[in-house]
Amino acid sequence: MTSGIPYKAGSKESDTMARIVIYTRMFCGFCTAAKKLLDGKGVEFEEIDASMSPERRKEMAERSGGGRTFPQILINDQPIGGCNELYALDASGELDKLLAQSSPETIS
Ligand SMILES: N[C@@H](CCC(=O)N[C@@H](CS)C(=O)NCC(=O)O)C(=O)O
Repeated sequence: MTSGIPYKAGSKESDTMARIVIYTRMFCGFCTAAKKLLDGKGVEFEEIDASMSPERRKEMAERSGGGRTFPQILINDQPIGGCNELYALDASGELDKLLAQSSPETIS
């Protein structure tokens, strides 16, 4: 999903959903692989395509703690890194725990 506002405040679902943001650029295989994993988890995420935007790239670096490669992924505003880190978190079982943590913003 690429919607900027994926959650419905106050809904039962929103209380158990993490807020996921993924910065991507066009023609990025790592971005595709990361989104595929998230899709497989059945979670909603906000995709920010920074291909054509130096401002978005700057924002990505700031929010991710200096990450300059694509993708950069944040879960509840916590930078988790790129595609490899996402897959590693999944393999260790930590990703499911992070995804199960609701975002403070989504609780009404
Ligand atoms: N280890 C990184 C590798 C990511 C990577 O190399 N991404 C490429 C695009 S697919 C990239 O950002 N290249 C530099 C650029 O596009 O500015 C990850 O797992 O996300």
